[in-house]
Amino acid sequence: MLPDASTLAPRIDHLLWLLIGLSGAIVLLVVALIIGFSIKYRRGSTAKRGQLPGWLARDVEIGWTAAIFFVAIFLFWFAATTETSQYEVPKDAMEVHVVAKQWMWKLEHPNGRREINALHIPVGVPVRLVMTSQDVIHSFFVPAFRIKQDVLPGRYTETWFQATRPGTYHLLCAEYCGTDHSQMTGGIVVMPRADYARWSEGTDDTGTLAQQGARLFQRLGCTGCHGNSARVRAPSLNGVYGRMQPMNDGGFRRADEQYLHDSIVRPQKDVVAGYQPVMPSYQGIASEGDIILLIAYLKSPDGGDVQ
Ligand code: HEC
Ligand SMILES: [Cu+2]
Repeated sequence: MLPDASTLAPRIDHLLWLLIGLSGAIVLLVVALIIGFSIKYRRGSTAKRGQLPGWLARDVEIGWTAAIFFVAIFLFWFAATTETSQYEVPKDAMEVHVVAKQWMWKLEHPNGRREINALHIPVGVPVRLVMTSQDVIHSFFVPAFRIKQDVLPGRYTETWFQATRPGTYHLLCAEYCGTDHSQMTGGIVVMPRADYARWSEGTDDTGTLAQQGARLFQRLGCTGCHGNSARVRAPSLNGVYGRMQPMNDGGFRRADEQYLHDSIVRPQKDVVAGYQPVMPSYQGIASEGDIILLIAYLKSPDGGDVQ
């Protein structure tokens, strides 16, 4: 059996065992009836043959149809609530960024700590993964946590987990992505909280993701238009994250990570109401890693509040 090491794992396992149990019971029932009837109605037996009374045939038909209907509804409810719980990320979740590429996993902690093919996290803390790919489609698969989420180029996908047991668990790529797909593996290291605190203090001096993003914001010239003293008319980016933004096509967009990402690489896609589409695309200038830093900066309280 697989180890189960997240809050989701026992729920998925219950679902699996329930499905196996129910299907097994149905198979047994059907096989038993087949064998029973073949013996009872074998050639030459004296069993009574002919029509069932009409009411009996009808009641049996209604009965088994209704029973299967309710079993199916129950299974749907059970499976759907388990699945949809993956979309409700706890508010206090710790955020980790994942960039997949042929053939490795790059992981970034909010404090700026970077890892390759390894992710250290504390036990008992919900972790939200915000993931994208630098090249082709990959899939982030941690069997012990029962999570598997595709990682797509140009898009952010997310998933979350809460580890329940310290230990090291396999991280695999579950989407065939080229020659060394099978080598695209890593480990999730779940640590007791005190150990994790000690581990994460060993940060290098490049600063948090938001601090690195602030420097990039200057270096890429974003301040030339978005700075407080810029002469070009561009919206202030302070506090933009999470807001509903009016667009010049009359609609609204929630400024989530995907929106901020697309604003940087495809600024013409959604133009903020009241502004000219003059922002250049940073496609190819800012890497996926850079964009993660810029977004971390824009999400921080003083993000975008510069000269
Ligand atoms: C040439 C001026 C210019 C530069 C340079 C520029 N922007 Fe913009 N940006 C704009 C304008 C104008 C808008 C509003 C129109 C639009 O949405 O395209 C905008 C919109 C945005 C938005 C959407 C804002 C909102 O309120 O919804 C984001 C996010 C953004 N820019 C980020 C950046 C980042 C990050 C950089 C640097 C990598 C940058 N911009 C560089 C002019 C610029
Ligand atoms: Cu892959």
